[in-house]
Formats: sequence, C-alpha cells, structure tokens
Amino acid sequence: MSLTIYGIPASRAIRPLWAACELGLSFRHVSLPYEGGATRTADFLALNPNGHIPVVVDERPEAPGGRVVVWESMACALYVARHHGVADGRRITPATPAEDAEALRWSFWVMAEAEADALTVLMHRMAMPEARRKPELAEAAERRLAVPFRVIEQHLREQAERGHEYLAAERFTVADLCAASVLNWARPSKALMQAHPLTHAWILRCLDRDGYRAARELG
Ligand SMILES: N[C@@H](CCC(=O)N[C@@H](CS)C(=O)NCC(=O)O)C(=O)O
Repeated sequence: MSLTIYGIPASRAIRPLWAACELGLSFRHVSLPYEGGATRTADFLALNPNGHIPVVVDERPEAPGGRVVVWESMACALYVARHHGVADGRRITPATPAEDAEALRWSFWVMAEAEADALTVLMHRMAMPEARRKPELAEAAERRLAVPFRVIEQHLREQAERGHEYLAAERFTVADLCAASVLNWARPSKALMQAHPLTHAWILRCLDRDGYRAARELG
C-alpha cells in the first residue's frame, strides 16, 4: 500500500500534505505546481479531469484498478485522515461518529461559506502585486465573511466553556485542519481578526504545529 500526494504546499495541496504529516505517514510527494501547464498534461488530466491540484493516489490491490484516486482538497484531507490514520482518540482521525460529523460539517461549511471570500481577502490584501489589488473587493468579501466568522467564533466560545480548544474535541483533529487551512487565507484582514479573537487565536494555534511546518517545508 503506498500513498502519493500531488501538489505544492503553497496551494490547496497543503490540506492532504498537512494531514499526512500530522499522521507521520511515509508518502511520495509529487511537487506539482498549479502554474506552467503541469496540471494540463494528458497524464495529469487522467488523474483529475478538472486539471487541479491536489490529487491523492492510494495504491490498494483490493480497489478497482488497484488504486483509489481522490481529488478535491477537503476530500483528500478527510480521506488521508480516515484511511491512513488510527481512530484512537489521540490523532487527527475522528474517533467517534460525533467527531466524524464535526469533520464533515466544518469541511463542507468552510468550502461553501468561506473559501471564495477568504481567497479574495488573501489576494487583494496581500498576495497580488500592490498595483493590481482592489481593496473594494477585499472589503466586500470581509463583509460577507463576518457571517461565517461569527458562526465559528460562537462555536469556539462554546467549546472553550467545555474546556476544549478545538472544533470537534479536546484535541486538534482533521476538522480543525480543514477549516483553519481556509480561514488562514483571511488573516490579512485585521478587522476580521480583531472582531473574532477566539477564531484568530485558534487559527494561529492550528498553524503552530510541527505537522503544518513539516508540510510547508516539503516545497
Ligand atoms: N475545489 C478544488 C480547487 C482546486 C484548485 O483550484 N487548485 C488550484 C491550486 S490551489 C489549481 O490546481 N489550479 C491550477 C489550474 O486550475 O490549472 C479543491 O479544493 O481541490
């Protein structure tokens, strides 16, 4: 059984890479960039017809064709946690149906409610050359993001009242990994961070992990 993850860490591929590093897995990393045509070759399109990274390929003799191919970054991260982790209540893998539900709902939620706007904040507050940034796009995205940020802030407050610092449990799980990997993009918005201090502190706590650092260093 062997696992391959396609995609550079400075992309949505950080999500399965981070999961694999958190679990201490040995895996093959194909450092495929999203620019320059690498995602449009016939070989790559055969893996992901969308032409996007990340892709996870899991060699499994019992699977049709001898392997499982996963695309969509959240599906990739959840798959790695579920099928390469141990549900022992100590690792990122959900250990109960309730923890699994949290992982699923925060992952779907963050993609549906926050990803596009968080990317707009990242691009127009930080990532693009200053001359091309449009602050009005960032401001509109921040106004919309106030709703999901209020939702997660309230959840983190309730978790804190139970003595928990994370979304699904008393420990960091794949639910945190998936949600933080997206909400991190909104960090260049000082206003959002100041208005949601529990969320800001939780994002920083999630990023301050050896698993995240190891994934970023994969290059
Ligand atoms: N919804 C997809 C989006 C994937 C995506 O857009 N990936 C970007 C890199 S972050 C990409 O591969 N872009 C290259 C391209 O579209 O050609 C996911 O979450 O995996």
